[in-house]
Amino acid sequence: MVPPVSFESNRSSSFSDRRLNILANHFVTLNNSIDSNIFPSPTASSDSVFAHLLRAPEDPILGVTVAYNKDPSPVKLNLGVGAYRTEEGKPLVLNVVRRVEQQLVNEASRNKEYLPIVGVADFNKLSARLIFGADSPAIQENRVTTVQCLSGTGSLRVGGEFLARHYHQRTIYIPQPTWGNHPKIFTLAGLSVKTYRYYAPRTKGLDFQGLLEDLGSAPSGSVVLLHACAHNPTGVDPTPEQWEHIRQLIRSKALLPFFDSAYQGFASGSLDTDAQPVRTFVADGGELLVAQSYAKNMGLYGERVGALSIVCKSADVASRVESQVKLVVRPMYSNPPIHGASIVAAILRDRNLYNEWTIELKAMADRIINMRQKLFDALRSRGTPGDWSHIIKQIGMFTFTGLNAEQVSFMTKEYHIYMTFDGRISMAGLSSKTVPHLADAIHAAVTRAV
Ligand code: PGU
Repeated sequence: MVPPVSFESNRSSSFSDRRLNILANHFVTLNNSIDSNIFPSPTASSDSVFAHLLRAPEDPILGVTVAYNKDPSPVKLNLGVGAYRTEEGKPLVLNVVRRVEQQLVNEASRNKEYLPIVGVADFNKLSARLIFGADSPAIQENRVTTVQCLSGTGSLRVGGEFLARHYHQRTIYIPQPTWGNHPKIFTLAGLSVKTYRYYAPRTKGLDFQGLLEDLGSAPSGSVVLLHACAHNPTGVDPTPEQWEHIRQLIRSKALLPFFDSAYQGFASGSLDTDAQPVRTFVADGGELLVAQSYAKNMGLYGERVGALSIVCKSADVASRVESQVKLVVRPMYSNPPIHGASIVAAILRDRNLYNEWTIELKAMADRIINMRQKLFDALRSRGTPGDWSHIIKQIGMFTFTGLNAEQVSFMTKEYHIYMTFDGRISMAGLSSKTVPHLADAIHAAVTRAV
């Protein structure tokens, strides 16, 4: 066995040294698991130089779609990935997006030149206004730098790597549970990941006491990852009063908030209401980071459009921060793609298009809320044992059902319903037609003798 390299003992080493250590640890883990020499050389010239590779497991979320696609059943249902579907079960391109795309195609002056490292300038300005509010003092005082990144994931990764290079505390606290990609993103960015309590399985609600205790005992200066709204996977958000407690604790301990805003507009149906927690942290004058995604709220999943904003204490610091973020981006992917950001900028720039977007967004959020009620009613009418009120209490795209991995397996095998093993279902993947099938499956999973 090769001993893992100690990350903790390397506190004072350079960023690239620490990154190498982390990668070495990943490699050591893999290597120990296959119990062979590092990079065995091929014995014959016909052997592949990659012959030693193990097949990696599918991703716990995106792999659900892979399994779903292979299933020939006509009743199959994909409730794994958080992607909006219509009542007909089809992916949705918003009308406003289609219209803007037509306009962009017809604009003769448009070209395909490289963007600057920070992306489309107008997109960045308007994205900051969307999350912080048009009248935000931080924007007016030029204390915010916003950089277009590759959707939410890319924004988190760039932000994480910027912090690993330039911030004095390299520990980030993420909620337990959280979106499965968070720990991987931040570890590979060069941060050390720890968790804080968030969800209480017994109440299927927020473990507020646990959260306060864990953040209260985090070392001063630690980074804290917060879901801006519609927490994934639990669908449980703090109340405004609880947010205020969290804000005071974070500021009093000089922790650094890093918001992940992947669902603005999807929780309440209102872009402003969903941005409120972030805005209260900006209003107190403190510093923070926000990763924004337009995957869900504009349905631009595959266009990979998002933004990283860093709110600083002064315009001078913000501009120096931006210069350093550019050094993170340049060797990673050089500069971001044009198309998605041009669509977003066109919609955010024009009052009519913006209004049209908010109506379509609200319709998506309302359909999800409607599905919650329908599923709850269907389980009640079947007399399914248990209190299912969390289905209507939880917020956003997902319901954290409380079903265990064994029950999920049963539902997949017997009912062709695909979901993640933690019991999360994407309510956006349900329709009036498929609710009865899901309710039958849940009922059978909960009542069957094992
Ligand atoms: N942050 C959170 C909390 C998310 O749920 C997601 C997407 C992202 C960031 C990243 O989204 P981008 O597409 O990079 O903007 N989570 C979805 C989508 C599938 C996935 O895992 O990427 C999900 O089903 O959890």
